[in-house]
Amino acid sequence: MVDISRGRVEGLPDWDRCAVMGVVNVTPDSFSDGGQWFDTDLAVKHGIDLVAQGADLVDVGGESTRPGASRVDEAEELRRVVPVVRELASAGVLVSVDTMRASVAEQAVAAGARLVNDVSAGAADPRMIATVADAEVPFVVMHWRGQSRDMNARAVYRDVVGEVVAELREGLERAVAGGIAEERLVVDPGLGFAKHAEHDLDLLAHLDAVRGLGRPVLVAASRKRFLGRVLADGRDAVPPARERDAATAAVTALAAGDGAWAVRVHEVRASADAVRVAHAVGGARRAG
Ligand code: PMM
Repeated sequence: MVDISRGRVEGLPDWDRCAVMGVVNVTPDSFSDGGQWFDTDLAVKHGIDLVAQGADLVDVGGESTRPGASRVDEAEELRRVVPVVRELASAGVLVSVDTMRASVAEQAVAAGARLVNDVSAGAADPRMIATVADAEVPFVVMHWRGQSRDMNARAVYRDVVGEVVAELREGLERAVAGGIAEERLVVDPGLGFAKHAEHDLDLLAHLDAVRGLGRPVLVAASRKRFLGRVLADGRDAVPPARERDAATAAVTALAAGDGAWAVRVHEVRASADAVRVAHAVGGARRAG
């Protein structure tokens, strides 16, 4: 087997295996951990704990994007996110900021964030791409078809893999046309965003098509609905989000084996182990 190239992102370390991004949601209402880390000090402590558990970087967000969620206002998002970013960055943590607002991205970068993760890929805020271009930081282009309140209505595809790849290509082109260096871009299929379980599974089964875009791929399956559906195995009782961490680690092992650049997860330890096992098995396979 040929060595899987995960690609490299200008401005970030060159990990020799799939990286693990730990999630810190500073929100009262995220779907799996809303309210748990809503306090600044608790959020900072949680971020530091995630690094101790094996996170390579920590993604700080102040707005829930769960299906049906409504927007948080800008002042409140800034209040939630910026102090947590500042404290984690000054503690030496590699921080990414999960936001759809240019103002939040700008202030988070000023506070030490080194990656902007915008689930709308710049579509939600007309100033986002220029802001990231000026800041000269890496940017995640995720597949997105509109705000959370009605995104499930947009989960209509004839060929989910082909359409997601084509829409991601347009997102990459818009980012480059707006001045972000191609070498700083990451792509993400946006599991669960305007997608039903069968769409998420199809995308995971065809990660090679997403990798074919030529940029490093971030996979964010952690605790998502499609895992609940898989675990329910046809029964009505769907396990709640917090009971989906083992399933998340299984996706991590598969995605790492398929060349994902990074995974974004809530529970870090199991995924950190999974990427190391996937790396060791890949090495043994290449050695023949
Ligand atoms: N999913 C969520 C939030 N941020 N960022 C990226 N790049 N990709 C995702 O799929 C993604 C994301 C929603 O999950 P959360 O409420 O657990 O943070």
